[in-house]
Amino acid sequence: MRQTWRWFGPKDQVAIDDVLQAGVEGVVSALHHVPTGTVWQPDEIAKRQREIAVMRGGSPSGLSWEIVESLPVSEDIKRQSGDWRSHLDAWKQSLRHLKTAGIETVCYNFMPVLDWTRTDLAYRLPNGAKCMRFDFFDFAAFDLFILERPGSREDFPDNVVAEAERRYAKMSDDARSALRDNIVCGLPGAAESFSMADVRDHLARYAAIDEDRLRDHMIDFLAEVTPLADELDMRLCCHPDDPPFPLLGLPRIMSTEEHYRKVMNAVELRANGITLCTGSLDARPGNDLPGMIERLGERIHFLHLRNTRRESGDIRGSFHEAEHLGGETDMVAVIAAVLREEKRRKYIGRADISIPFRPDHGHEILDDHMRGAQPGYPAIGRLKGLAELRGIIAALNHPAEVEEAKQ
Ligand code: DNO
Repeated sequence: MRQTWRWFGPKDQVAIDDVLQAGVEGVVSALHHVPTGTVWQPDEIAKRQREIAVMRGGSPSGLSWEIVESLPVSEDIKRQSGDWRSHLDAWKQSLRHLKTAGIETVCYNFMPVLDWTRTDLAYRLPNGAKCMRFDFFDFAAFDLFILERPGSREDFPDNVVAEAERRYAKMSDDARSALRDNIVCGLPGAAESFSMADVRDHLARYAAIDEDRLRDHMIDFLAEVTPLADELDMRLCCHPDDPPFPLLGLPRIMSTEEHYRKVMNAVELRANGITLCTGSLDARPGNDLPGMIERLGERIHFLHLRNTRRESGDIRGSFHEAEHLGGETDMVAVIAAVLREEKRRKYIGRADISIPFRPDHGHEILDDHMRGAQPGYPAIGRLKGLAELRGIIAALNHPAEVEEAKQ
């Protein structure tokens, strides 16, 4: 398992020097400033590579940009409207440029309108650590009373509407604005940030797009880009929906094993792959992560390892981000399944034996409270997660353990 770390570029408060001291082997990054739908040009890619390759004082970091997260897929491509053909060409051209620069793994997602979504970016836990949280009732309050989405009332059961109404009535203006901003102003890495009018406009344009149609559009997209990725010996990997259930009346099509299977089977090329994000998928009861790794493992090109604590048993419900070894995901079982997949790859002679992972998100702890890093991406909280994950890997790879597993 290859240890990587997400870096948002020079504005990231966690510098490349810190990343190096965290002991990772590679960097995950993206050109967040390039508008969605346009080509990532070679000079921009090279610039980011240079930024990753040096430490503050100018000495080499020895690190390089190994994974793109994300190459955004435009709303036009998702809807097959407007400029989608030219956006598709731009996406393909970006792949060619990335390959020329030596970057072969590209993560993306196919969530309509919103990328990952939380209602609280700094939820205080009893020990003083802060984490991110999705509160279903607060989200309903946003949908019903801030966005005032037509049809939202029918989307929620009566008890949720009643609780959302009660909460909304008690919220100050500041709390209402904060909730709105948390949801639509673009969390780190999200391609877009929206005004309420933009959101309403986008939603209206999805009116005729149901789950099947969105999936067809995704398959059309993959039918275009995957053969090129395959030819270039690159790996595309789709991140799951986060949270893994429909929001704002929009379809979500990458939330379960069944969803992944449909899309993976539709384009039978290894380059059509998966970013397995444990924290996203485990926010939904019924997702069997070790089983998914067992069954879909040959297509997993990238792993996001983090944990989620569900606060209800419902498919659509509240959750918060747990410590890496806390929460719903059995991280030991997940890592054991990944190591088994790596063994299989070795056995059949695949070149990409070591699957890259990053410690995804982290609690804000200790000096993180002062650093002002991107929400969800603190230095120490992630390092703690990485250290814990590393411990599991080392233990499961220990000769005594491996011997015992054989018996
Ligand atoms: C959040 C991230 C996501 C992810 C994209 C991938 O922390 O995991 O924003 O980068 O969904 O396309």
